[in-house]
Amino acid sequence: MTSASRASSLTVLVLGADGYIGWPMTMHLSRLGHRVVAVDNLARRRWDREGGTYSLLPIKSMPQRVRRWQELTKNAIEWRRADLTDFAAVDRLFAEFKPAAVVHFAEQRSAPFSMIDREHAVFTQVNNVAGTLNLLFAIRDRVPDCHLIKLGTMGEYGTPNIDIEEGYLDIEHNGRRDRLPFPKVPGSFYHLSKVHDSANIHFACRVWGIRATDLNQGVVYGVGTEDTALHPDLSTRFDFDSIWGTALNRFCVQAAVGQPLTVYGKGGQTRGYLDIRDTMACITLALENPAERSECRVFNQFTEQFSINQLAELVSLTRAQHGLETAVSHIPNPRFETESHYYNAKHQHLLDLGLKPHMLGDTLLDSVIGKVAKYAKRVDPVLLAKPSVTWKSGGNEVWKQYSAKGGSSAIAGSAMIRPGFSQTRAKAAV
Ligand code: NAD
Ligand code: USQ
Repeated sequence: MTSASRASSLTVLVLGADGYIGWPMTMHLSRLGHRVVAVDNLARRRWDREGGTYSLLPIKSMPQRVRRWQELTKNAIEWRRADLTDFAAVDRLFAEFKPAAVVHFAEQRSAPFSMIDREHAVFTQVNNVAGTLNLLFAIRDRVPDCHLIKLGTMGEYGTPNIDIEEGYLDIEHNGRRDRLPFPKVPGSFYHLSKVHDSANIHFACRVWGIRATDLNQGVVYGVGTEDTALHPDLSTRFDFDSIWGTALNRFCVQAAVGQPLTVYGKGGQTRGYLDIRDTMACITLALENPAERSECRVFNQFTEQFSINQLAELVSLTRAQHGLETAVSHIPNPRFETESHYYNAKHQHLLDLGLKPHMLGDTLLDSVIGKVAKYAKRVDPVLLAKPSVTWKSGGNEVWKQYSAKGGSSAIAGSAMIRPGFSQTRAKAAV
């Protein structure tokens, strides 16, 4: 049975639709026949300008992408620019569209960005936590039956020395038993914002009867999906710098341009990973199999776990098959994290719903490296090699050098970091 045949057409708000995952998700749901409303405040493009970072693959503006998609596929996407921290804007969206489901990607999602300084930590938590709270109130008051599909992160759990369950832990303490949210020891102010979101969503489900799926997603890799491949104008962003680029994507770019792979510290840090195409499948499965009213369902959304050393070895082996040598460099770890630890996270719920994972192998790595190699001339070797934020002291010389190029801070005018001021909504020129 195809996805399209299992679910009738739903009105879905995709929040954070201009992002790495949000844009392919918007197209995916549109192709499946859903009425898709794509929402973003374009903040990521501002944060890039602030920090002197950019997508390796050139990306079009939202209106251009939407036009190209409609022209090629005859499927509509409705584009709305809105900031989730602006409750009036959120409320208008819910009043206008009465969505059956909301897929919520729209957060500041970089751990290093949240560790630059006080302003970036406060901004991250207010942007993420207040945005999600606004959504919960809009759902309660406008569309109580709406299914909230929220992107959380595996990093909420940290790296405990016990197996990680999917959201909840059956626990016996002093002779009494209970089922409680799994303990969380996250590793950055960003990851903490997701923990706060999860607690707020869990509370709203219990008290207001909201239905929610909290997807604790692992690190995503890959350069696109079948939809982004239709035309260069449909490319999604691909980050390679140390603030926005994630481990395996960065390693693919480093291999493509012949730079050493930057393993932080000992490299035993183990995380869950998934192909961006599996992200599409997981979210579609959650959409088509909604949570019950009052249920706060938690899925661990990843397909395989790897240590950083294992990822570096896989990339090196893939290159060796073409006779190419890849250096691996263990550089001082800019983060505060355990570099050698036990890690065993459950991830059964999405498999039970029918997920058929794409496993990481030579072919996939070859195709990602091959694709990014075409854009090798756009790579800034300093952004690729040098971490610009450390957990102990924040933005370093590299951050200062590149953010000076970017001009004024994209968050400096925000009321969110200066209580008492009304919010300035920066106008991005995209
Ligand atoms: P991204 O930065 O590429 O996209 C996020 C989008 O949200 C951006 O376009 C940004 O402009 C928008 N946004 C941020 N704050 C907003 C606000 N207040 N109002 C409206 N729009 C806002 O991030 P991504 O990699 O696509 O990640 C999407 C989601 O998935 C995030 O919530 C992230 O935490 C989560 N996630 C990502 C990964 C990963 O490896 N990329 C892994 C696990 C979880
Ligand atoms: N790492 C390296 N070398 C690098 C980059 C990273 O060794 O060049 C290490 C980091 O120290 C860390 C691990 O790789 O131990 C993962 O780092 P990352 O930058 O790939 O991912 P992270 O900061 O955890 O954040 C990313 C996304 C975030 C998402 C998270 C999923 O940016 O939005 O929530 O992955 S998870 O890691 O499961 O929490």
